[in-house]
Amino acid sequence: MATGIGPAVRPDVDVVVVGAGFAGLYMLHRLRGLGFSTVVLEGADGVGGTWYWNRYPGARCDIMSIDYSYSFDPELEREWQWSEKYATQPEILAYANYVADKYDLRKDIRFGTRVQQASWDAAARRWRVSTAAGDEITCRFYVMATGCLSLPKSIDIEGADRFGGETYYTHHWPHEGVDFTGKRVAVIGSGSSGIQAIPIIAAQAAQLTVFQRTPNFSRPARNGPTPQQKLDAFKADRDAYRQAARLSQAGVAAPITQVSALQVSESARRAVYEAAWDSGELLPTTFADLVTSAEANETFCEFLRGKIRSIVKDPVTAEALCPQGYYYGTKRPCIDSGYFETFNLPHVRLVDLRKTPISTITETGIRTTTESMEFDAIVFATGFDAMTGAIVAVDIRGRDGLSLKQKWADGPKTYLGLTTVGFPNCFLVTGPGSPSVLSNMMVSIEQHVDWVSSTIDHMRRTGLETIEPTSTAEAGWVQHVNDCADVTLFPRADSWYMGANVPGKPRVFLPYIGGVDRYRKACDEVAQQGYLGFRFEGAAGAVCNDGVIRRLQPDVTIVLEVIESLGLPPVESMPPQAARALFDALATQRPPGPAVGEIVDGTLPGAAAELKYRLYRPATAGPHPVVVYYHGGGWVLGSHDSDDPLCRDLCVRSDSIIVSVDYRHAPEDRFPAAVDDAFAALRWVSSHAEALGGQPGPVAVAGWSAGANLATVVCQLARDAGGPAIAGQLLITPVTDADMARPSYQQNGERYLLTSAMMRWFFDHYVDVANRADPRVAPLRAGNLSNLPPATIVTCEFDPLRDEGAAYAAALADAGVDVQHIFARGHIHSSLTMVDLVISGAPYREKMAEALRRYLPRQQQPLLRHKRA
Ligand code: N01
Repeated sequence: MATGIGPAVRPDVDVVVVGAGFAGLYMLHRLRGLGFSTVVLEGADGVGGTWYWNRYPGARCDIMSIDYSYSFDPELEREWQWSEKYATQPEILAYANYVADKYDLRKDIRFGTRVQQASWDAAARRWRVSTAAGDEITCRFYVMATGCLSLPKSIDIEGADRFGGETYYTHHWPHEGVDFTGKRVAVIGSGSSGIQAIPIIAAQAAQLTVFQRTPNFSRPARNGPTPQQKLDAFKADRDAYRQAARLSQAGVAAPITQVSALQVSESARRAVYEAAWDSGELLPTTFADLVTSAEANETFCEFLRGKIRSIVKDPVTAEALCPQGYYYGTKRPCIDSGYFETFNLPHVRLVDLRKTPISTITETGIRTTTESMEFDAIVFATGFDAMTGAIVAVDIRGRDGLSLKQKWADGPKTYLGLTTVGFPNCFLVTGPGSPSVLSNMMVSIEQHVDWVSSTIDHMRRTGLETIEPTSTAEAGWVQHVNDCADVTLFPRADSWYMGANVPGKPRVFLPYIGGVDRYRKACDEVAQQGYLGFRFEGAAGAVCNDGVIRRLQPDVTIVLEVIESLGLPPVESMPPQAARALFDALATQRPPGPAVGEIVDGTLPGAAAELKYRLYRPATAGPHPVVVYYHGGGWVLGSHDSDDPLCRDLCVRSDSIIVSVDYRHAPEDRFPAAVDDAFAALRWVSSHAEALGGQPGPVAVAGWSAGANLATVVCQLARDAGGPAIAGQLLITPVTDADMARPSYQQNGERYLLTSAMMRWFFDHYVDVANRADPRVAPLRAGNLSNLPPATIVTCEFDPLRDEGAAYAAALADAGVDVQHIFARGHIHSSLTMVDLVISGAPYREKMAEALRRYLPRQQQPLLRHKRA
């Protein structure tokens, strides 16, 4: 009997949940506790979901059982004790059954009931759910708790249905078990399922042949009793233990490191990797950049290949088992019990399908491109149509008959991985766009179930009948999910995370890689902000607080959090000397930037005294074009040290000499000292380009922030003075005006490192109020902006200076100057300069370098000209 919500036509129940795995069981328990009538529809004859079906030999969890278990009831935690660190499938299934019995869940579960269709009836504001048996149930809310790895991918090997021997699928193993004693067995597939099953099958079979297409990274699980340390921590403070998991990156509490694999010595790195090898954990803490840096990741890959080579005696087999061509973690890694050792057994053989692919499965065995083999049994461990397969296997129809399968034809689109536009009152548990498979599923399931049930409860309390995300919120979340993936190596692999294992599936990174902790925060903030991005309807009308929950680039967020955690005093509260010392100290903590061919420090004549410069020469053969670069720092701070990583990066990417020139700083030397020095430096570098090893002819100018202000000012001065010739100007988040009233100051003036207060402090040190409209301070105010060099202007979304940069781009274009405006979405004033720290800045720096290459084409090398002559 439905309770408390809904219009005149009462549905059969408040909520239908599809699936009686761990998600469905907890959903039922929670909703029942809140007084909602709920029915769970389950295709199997028992509870357990993935643990009901995947009964292959060796199946276990690979997150420690103490963590891979419910946390919602301390009593359950006291009652249930796991027998080992990584429990077997039968034990985990027994746990699911224990939970179902303890909370008397079975009475609301309809077993053997496969859902075929669910359609939204807009008039009645309810879902009609139909089953394969032809029954229909109506409900107010429809919840898909169908699991992420539950629909097997179809077997895409020719002749698979022709085999006359025994055929087994890891995902659908006979309940009575299989005895392989004395049999010739083939296993196809070496993912987690294959890696767990192979050693056990090898122990029984007369012959075992493993057909491997892609080798996998695996480390020893070192199963045994749960580590005493964990048990002690759990017993000492169970709440803190569980909370630490909820607020962790992957749903298991683990130390966090900021150390790069490339920053430490080889022996220190090896020690960390040996500890990871010995840990027996799927997710040991190693280095911060294994997920983002190919070079760092490769160090771990090579370590693991070394281990495989040391275990597997036959060098050809060892080499075939060594993963190549993708980075560690970008395909789901494994932990195993004697997997690699199995290949030392005399009756076990590896067939490397990259060298000899399967041509066909025959009536009696498997034929590869080079041989035919006979088998008594074939085991398929070939994987799943992950994350979306089981959801769209049900014909879900939303508003106006919209099919979810069609809506997701180019990849799933969700808001928070929980809901999707066009499908009111429909929730997904651990859906695409949520951490799900990248996390301890139990932690993610509990978080989703709690969020969904409290949302439904909120609707009941506030008289709201329907909930649906807005297109703005969904597009924003999809963007954020992609932004998170794009700073990692994950999208490069042909993995099931990318849908790459299923022919024809769109190539989209399916889970959310931003972390369980950040994800939970986003969900909580959505609710706290009046369910930001959701539209509700009820008797009293519609309610919607539309918006996007995460707009900053994920790596920019991390930098802001780290800086905030340092608790630094505001720059404007410090004397300039102290501020300079602080900035110098911070600069020592960052990644150094790429190696260049040569770095030369020198001096040049400034307007009043000698100025320092630093020249960066590419490693490629010269002579190179020359770029004069002005550092940032509000005319008060900074040096060629402060912008060193950025200059290295520009040098390498643009294949140009970058001459980073210093200039006198305020308040010791106020305006126009910096301008005079900047112009003097330009003149000197232009006239010494060849002497510096550069190519003759015009130079380009570039700068960041106040340095970009100087770069644009010297372009105006050079035009008016009739030289030097400038081929182009690259202005990165420039100061072009002294007007702080623009909207970008209002929107971004407080939270994104460069603040309005700081800009005021810079201006006050640099220039008198009376001079702030001088075009040498505010180049936007110059009467004449024509005949200036072509410009590339970079503005960042969350920069107080964004609007004045855009205004300068528009003004130059109006004056007939060739302008390229690059807008960096989700970035802040300084993030594009944070080389190797803010990885999402790299594509923008590539565009900047492209502009420099366009402005300064490489001249033919004299040697070649000479030869041709
Ligand atoms: O599936 P998989 P799985 N010809 O997709 C190969 C979770 N899980 O069932 O990589 C030849 O990983 C395929 O080769 P390739 C865990 O998240 C957890 O093993 O596509 N080979 C691959 O080697 C896991 O990641 C546990 O080139 C073919 C294998 O089959 C996920 O479930 C245990 C082929 C499939 O590996 C899926 O694991 C088990 C073809 N036509 C599973 N098609 C725990 O420990 C596919 N392959 C908790």
